[in-house]
Amino acid sequence: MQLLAAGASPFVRKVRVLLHETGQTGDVALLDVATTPMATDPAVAAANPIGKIPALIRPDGPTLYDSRVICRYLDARVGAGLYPEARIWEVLTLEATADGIMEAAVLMVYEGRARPEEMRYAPWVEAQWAKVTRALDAVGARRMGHLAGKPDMSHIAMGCALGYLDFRHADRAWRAGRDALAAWYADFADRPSMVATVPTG
Ligand code: 99T
Repeated sequence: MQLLAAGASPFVRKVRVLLHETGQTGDVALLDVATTPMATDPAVAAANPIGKIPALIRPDGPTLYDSRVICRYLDARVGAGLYPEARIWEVLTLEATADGIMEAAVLMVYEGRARPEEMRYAPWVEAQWAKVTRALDAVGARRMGHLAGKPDMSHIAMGCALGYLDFRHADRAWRAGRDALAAWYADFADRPSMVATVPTG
């Protein structure tokens, strides 16, 4: 299988961390691409009509896209148990929260990089950051018990979301006033799967 990927993408990182955690790195070759909303890589457009990465090209079936679909597929492929049935709705909601943090944080980056300077709108950027801070506070208030438990896909997604905030928005100091989440992340970021997939680019 081939994964259309980029070192900076937190969505791609979710898949890569899962591959490490479940012993599947040897089954998926990474194909690095450079794609943005204004310049979609042709290989990405061919794999995913939405023009986003990650996309997983499979020899024995249709290409899969969207990190949540790919992660669920790769988990099921080896029966890894990263989506435990007993707490599935909590896992999926926390994964969606982490993905929402990434989406808002990525849109902030695109506003600065993909738009001409005179068309950038600072209040819109701040509104995206407000989504991030609301989500971080909600996780800190309601999900720390879950994060303290056995790692599942929602832990991986939260780890990738927080890693992306450090990578692209370090100046926003997301840890301030969020000691418990910061302590959880310091521990999670030490996992070999996280160390092996630190963002680049
Ligand atoms: O929006 C585009 O056209 C291209 N953007 C992407 O492909 C980003 C790369 S992160 N991927 C997604 O937005 C995927 C979201 C989807 N719901 C999923 O797979 O979960 C690039 C980050 C950076 O360069 O800083």
